[in-house]
Amino acid sequence: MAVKLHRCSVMWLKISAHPCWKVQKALDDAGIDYEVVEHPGSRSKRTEYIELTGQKLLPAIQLEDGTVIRRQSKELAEMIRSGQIKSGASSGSASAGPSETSS
Ligand SMILES: N[C@@H](CCC(=O)N[C@@H](CS)C(=O)NCC(=O)O)C(=O)O
Repeated sequence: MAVKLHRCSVMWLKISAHPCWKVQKALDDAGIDYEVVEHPGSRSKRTEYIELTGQKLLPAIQLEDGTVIRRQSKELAEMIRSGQIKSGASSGSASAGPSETSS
């Protein structure tokens, strides 16, 4: 099982200003195996994501042990690039830390 990238449905927008793409690109660049879990563009329709995380904003990374990490996309990308989030058995090494509150 791979880590999961919970992201929005705006798949075509591949610019660094797009939070979901920023994190997806970091995963690609790091060569991490991941599965994309797409959620609606509108916050109010993200019922599954809200149930899972208690939050509305994307993106988030779900580790293989089920831990969900939601931080600012910039921070998530840095965690990936610095090796704090990895694929395979070692992915559990990331510390989930406190969840960000969505607003
Ligand atoms: N500053 C946040 C922004 C996250 C963000 O705006 N994500 C978009 C998806 S790419 C979203 O959830 N938009 C829905 C909304 O703001 O209602 C970050 O960098 O993580």
